[in-house]
Amino acid sequence: MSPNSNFLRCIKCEKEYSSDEVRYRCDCGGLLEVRYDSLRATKKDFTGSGVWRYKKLLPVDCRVTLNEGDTGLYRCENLEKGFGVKLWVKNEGDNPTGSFKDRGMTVGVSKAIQLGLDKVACASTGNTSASLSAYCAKSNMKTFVFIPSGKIAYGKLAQAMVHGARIYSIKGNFDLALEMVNDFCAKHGVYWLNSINPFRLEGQKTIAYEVIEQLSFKPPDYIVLPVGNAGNISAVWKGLVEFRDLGLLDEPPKLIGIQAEGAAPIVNAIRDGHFSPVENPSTAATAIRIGNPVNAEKAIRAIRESGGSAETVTDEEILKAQRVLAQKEGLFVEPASAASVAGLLKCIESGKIEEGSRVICITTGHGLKDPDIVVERFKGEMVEIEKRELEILAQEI
Ligand code: AN7
Repeated sequence: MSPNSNFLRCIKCEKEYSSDEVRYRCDCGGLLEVRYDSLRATKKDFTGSGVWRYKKLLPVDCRVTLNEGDTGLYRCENLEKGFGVKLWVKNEGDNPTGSFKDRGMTVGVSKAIQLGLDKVACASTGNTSASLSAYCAKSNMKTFVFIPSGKIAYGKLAQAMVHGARIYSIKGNFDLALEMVNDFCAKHGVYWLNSINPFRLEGQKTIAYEVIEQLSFKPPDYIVLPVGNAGNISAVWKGLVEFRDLGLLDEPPKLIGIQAEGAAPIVNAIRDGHFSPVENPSTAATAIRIGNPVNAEKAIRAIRESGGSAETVTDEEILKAQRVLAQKEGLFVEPASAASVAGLLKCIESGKIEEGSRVICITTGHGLKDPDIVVERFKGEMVEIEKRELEILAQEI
């Protein structure tokens, strides 16, 4: 029995299902979320560290952990000078496999164990597969990952490989890989751990809890984060709403979702009032190269209910923000993560974020996941020398 009895509820028609049932969508096709018979916690209940500090607000007992969560909140005083806002970066690259996905997997894989399953699968632009593979290695489960061929960063691929996942490289993009893994799981009784799985999002909502606690319950005005399959922004909003309903937060921050210009279906939906997938999504930020986000409906609701918005950034803006964060704040984040900082800058310029606001940018993954993109840019500036040439360097000092 889980500590908090819970069930699944459709966000569209509100039909309810038992959480002992393996199910990813409502009969009506709507997305499901985890709901609790009674969700109760006070500040005193938050003890221990990381994701499981919030066990009173989670749907399963901890069955597998790699010490996820407790990521740093970094005040960015050097960037603030130019930006005119108060800025913190919540650096999810501090997690055990280097991305926020670990928060979801500790809960999602614990759920799989509770259900008595031993085979799991996901489609991935990289980080989900890296994280799932690590948690399943630890819990002795068989892992199947479906990745878009040639379109995932090497650091992430190396992680899935070394943790022993069975890797299927798909001739096509992430959206096709997701369709395929859906069929694969249904046919073979394999547990599906993409963010359509609402138990994963329960782990990820702890980003919001942690940020609010780290700011001593004085919430920021905005949380800016990258959006791909759109699970994380939905999870962050769920966490904020729960804290509000528990009386731990007066007014939740506004959420601003950032997408790459070539893969921006959520931004289009917020602007146009209706969702349609983007065919052939493209961006150098491979983590968020997603045209048909499975959680679109949850994410669009989250952005609207929070009073926030969405914005696109170009690849050039993303890579520039990555360098600025590394060179002014000492934080090396992967391109998708830097999209949050690039997006913040754009929102400040357009007046979407007012001067003097308190802002959190969530940087979702570590820069070492994708070193190639940086080395490509800088290798021409490296100087090869021999010992006898040391004297010449004096001119540079
Ligand atoms: C670094 O790994 O979708 O909007 O398959 O790796 O919750 O999808 C990764 C997504 C942002 C977008 N930043 O989060 C995958 C995958 C990083 C990411 C996102 C991802 P969602």
